[in-house]
Amino acid sequence: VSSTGRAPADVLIDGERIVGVLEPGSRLLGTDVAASVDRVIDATGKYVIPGGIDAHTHMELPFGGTAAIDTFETGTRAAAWGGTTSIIDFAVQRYGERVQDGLAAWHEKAAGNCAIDYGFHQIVGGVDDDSLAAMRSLPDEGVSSFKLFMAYPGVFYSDDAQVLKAMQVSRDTGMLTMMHAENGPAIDVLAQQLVDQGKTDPYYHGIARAWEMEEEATHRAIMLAKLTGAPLYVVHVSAKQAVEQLAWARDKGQNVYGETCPQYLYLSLEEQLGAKSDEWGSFEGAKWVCSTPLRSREEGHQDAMWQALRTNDLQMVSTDHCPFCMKDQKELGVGDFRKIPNGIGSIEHRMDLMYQGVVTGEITLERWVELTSTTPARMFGLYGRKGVIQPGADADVVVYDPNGHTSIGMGKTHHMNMDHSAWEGFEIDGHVDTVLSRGKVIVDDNAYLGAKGDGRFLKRGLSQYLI
Ligand code: DUC
Ligand code: ZN
Ligand code: ZN
Repeated sequence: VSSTGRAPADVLIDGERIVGVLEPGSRLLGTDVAASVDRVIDATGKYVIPGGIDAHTHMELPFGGTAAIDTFETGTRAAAWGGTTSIIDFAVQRYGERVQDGLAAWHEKAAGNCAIDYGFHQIVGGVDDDSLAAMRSLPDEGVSSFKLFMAYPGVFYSDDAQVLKAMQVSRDTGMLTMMHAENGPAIDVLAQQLVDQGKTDPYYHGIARAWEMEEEATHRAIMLAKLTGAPLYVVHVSAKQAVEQLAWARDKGQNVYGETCPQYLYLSLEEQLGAKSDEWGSFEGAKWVCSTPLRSREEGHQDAMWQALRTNDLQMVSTDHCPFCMKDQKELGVGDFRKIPNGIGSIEHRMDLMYQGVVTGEITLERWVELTSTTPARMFGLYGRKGVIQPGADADVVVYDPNGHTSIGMGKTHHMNMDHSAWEGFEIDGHVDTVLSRGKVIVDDNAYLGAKGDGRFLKRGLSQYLI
């Protein structure tokens, strides 16, 4: 299955590469291909797809006084289990640090530890003359995109002047500007007022981060991008009104893109409000504290995200994998939702969760491949090597069984490092059978066969989506 169609075929792999996509039973130079290879993986009745590319992850991210609990080792192994064979993680530069040092630190965390191939975006958390100059050499390092935050004053935040200057670098270099589009200063006031009223439960995280704050920031980012000519990619879109902004800009011909995440397709603010457990009481809702937040199902945001994936108003699905345990981590926010580290872990389940959208008729099989692999490769300068099954491409291949089944949750399918699953109880009508990373079988038949250090750094080119 590719992003453009499906056909019965044999995929021929030599070493790390795909060397042929053949009609079943093909003879080459008079020989029976299947009979002359070292190994045959029988995928009869199953889908053979390009390995998933998760273009938004945060291994070991320092955040909220703690750090994301998956290391590059545990997080990429969980990704492999779920049929994802490349990630793009976010290297972090904070205010007062040098961009180069932030990137070097991420190389150090990842090198020799990954199960699958990995690349980096650069978070620029302190736009100033030094960082603006340093950003210009990122494409030479294979880092062809950077992320700015319109949220989190005092942490990663950029004001409009900083956004404008960084976008000018984006225009000049062809680096994609990735934007966390929420009005942080206004959100922080709303959050303080809720806490002052004693509204401290996790649910109020989503009330403070109102959709109006996402719509407004998305619009502002679009206008700044228009003015500067920067290509813009809005991350973790969850509000239907933010999608409307993206669609409006795209209809006017602007070079603007957006991703959503499985949590914004499946989970809701109402469910977070209703969440209770013996262990955590109403703090149970902290499992689903992420930013942007879960949105109201009554208001129709989840349906709007699925629709936008069909109409191409949104082009990709990434996880924003940012995992924290309840114990010792999310727990920091008992009595004050502002102190709950923001994030959900999903890296292992993205391919399954999105395949479930094929089962329920939300998207086509081809669109599944496009949203999870082919477009991420094109968007972030990996296409040809990744995101497609064709001669010359890396042999990152997943055999997916539509007749298999996957039960997600603790003690079931869960290889990530958190002490809980945000996806507990989800049942998937499908199963990742076999995963190859550059020709090596790393997952087969519910066994992990890979090793730490299998994954290599991916030097990325510029986005194919530049005009
Ligand atoms: N934004 C992200 O992209 N990830 C984690 C937290 C956040 O706000
Ligand atoms: Zn963000
Ligand atoms: Zn993120």
